[in-house]
Amino acid sequence: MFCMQCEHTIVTPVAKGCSYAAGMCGKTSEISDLQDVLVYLIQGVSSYAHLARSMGIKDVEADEYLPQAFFSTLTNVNFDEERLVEYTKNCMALRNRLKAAYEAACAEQGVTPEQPEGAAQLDLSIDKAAMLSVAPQAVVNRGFEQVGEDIIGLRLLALYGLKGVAAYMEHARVLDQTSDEVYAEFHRIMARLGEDPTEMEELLGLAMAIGTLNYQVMEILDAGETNAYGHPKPVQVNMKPIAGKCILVSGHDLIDLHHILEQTKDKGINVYTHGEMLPAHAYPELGHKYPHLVGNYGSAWQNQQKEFANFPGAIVMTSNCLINPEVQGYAERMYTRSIVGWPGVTHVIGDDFSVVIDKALECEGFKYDEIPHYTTTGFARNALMEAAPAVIEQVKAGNISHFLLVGGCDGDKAERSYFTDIVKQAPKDTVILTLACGKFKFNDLEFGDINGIPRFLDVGQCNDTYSAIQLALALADAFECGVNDLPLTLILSWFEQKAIAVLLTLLSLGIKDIRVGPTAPAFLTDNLLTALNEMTGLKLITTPEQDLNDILNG
Ligand code: FS2
Ligand code: SF4
Repeated sequence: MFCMQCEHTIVTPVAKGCSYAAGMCGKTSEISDLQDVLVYLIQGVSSYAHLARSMGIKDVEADEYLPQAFFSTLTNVNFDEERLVEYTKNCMALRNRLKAAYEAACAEQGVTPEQPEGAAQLDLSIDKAAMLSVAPQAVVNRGFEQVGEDIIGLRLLALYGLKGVAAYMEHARVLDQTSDEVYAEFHRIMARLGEDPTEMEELLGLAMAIGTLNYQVMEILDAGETNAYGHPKPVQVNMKPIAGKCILVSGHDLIDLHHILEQTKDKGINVYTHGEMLPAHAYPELGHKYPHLVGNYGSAWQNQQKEFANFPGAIVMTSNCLINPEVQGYAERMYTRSIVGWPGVTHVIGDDFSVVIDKALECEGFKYDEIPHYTTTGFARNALMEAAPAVIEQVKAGNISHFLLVGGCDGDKAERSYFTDIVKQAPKDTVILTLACGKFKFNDLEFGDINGIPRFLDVGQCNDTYSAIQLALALADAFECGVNDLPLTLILSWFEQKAIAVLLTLLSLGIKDIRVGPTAPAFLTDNLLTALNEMTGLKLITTPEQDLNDILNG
């Protein structure tokens, strides 16, 4: 196995990447190898999807299926061998169908069909052993000896970034938001990555194209969420449990939470959000509509084994991030959805959550109310735009000196205290914007306000970076300057591949001087970090004191 897609990857003085019997996430070498084969095969399917499009043929099933299958290989998403084998079989069938359709169209139109090389020609028989036998050919650092670590690093930057995009495509698709233009670009890039490009310039171009693609995807995802559930309105959310039967909903898919709320409204069950689901409370058609969505339980993904063990009800993982549920013995009251999988954990297909509701009724539930503690969420696009005139006034009056966007993933490394410390140490005339699960490092703190404008603005999930970008564009417009001339600094915490997609989006929009931490992705070599720094000003975090000094006085 070889994998270095997340921050947890093994890095020692002699080796980089998870490459032994299992990854730090608990992914076995067999699962890792199956995922490599699946990803390589998806690249081959995309080759034929791309060629077929050149002949006027579109295969909607393949368009929709490939991002789902790709998403299943993202960190902490799917550990279920059988499901991965199934995805691979289905992709093989799609590849054969697209190839046949493309070659038939060529024959009909008298065109000589292209024979793409590499991933497109992978021929798999349909059993697991045969799939595993091609893993060495499919491994993501294939060709390392020939091309070296910088080219492999750039290929991984692109591949992992595109994996993050695929995840957002799937989040958008479940809300009926798809785009032919997005599918065409996804196939083009995926197909090219399957051909193992060797030029730095081309790979950097692909990385920027992935960022641009992700911006389009976040835009349609935003439309899907706001069309379905309204524009978020800031709301206070209780972070402590109350007495009663309960269901906990984690992950990013609001539609699953909606089904659960609808199906539990007369059942005497309290529903809680967890992790990235917290911003759901702010949507008019979710948190504002269903009083039995009573609060948020727990914090970010890395604390789930302890928190879920203490949750006396049913738990639903709608998407990432999943950690081994067997260790603490709650696997029998956990349910997975969509692309998430753990062997032996019940996977709910379709819109009927009866099995989850029955389990919640069987479980003990919380016995007592705890003393409430609140956090505020919901400063997404519309709320930010409504606040923009007052914010601009305070900037012009000199009462707001700087905006710090401190967002991204959470994780369990000690160095992540940086993110808590920097917002604590930020001067009182700064406004702190946040998004994604990294907010749990500080969303229980009191930040106060600046003449009525809250100093702490939780924009939403990781995909709500789209809202933060809209605010930045509006501010730049109001001050008649570029985004990079605003008193705004982005400090991103990364853990997995959605964060890579978001970073590429920000870079593709020309946003400069972004700080990233707690450490650099292992696939970014020193040469690549230097090149990215020269191109975009991207830099690693140092200490809160040093960075605040550089940001505010530099
Ligand atoms: Fe957090 Fe995990 Fe949002 Fe990431 S819940 S690190 O996948 O997507 O952020
Ligand atoms: Fe290692 Fe992360 Fe890959 Fe898991 S997902 S094998 S921890 S790099």
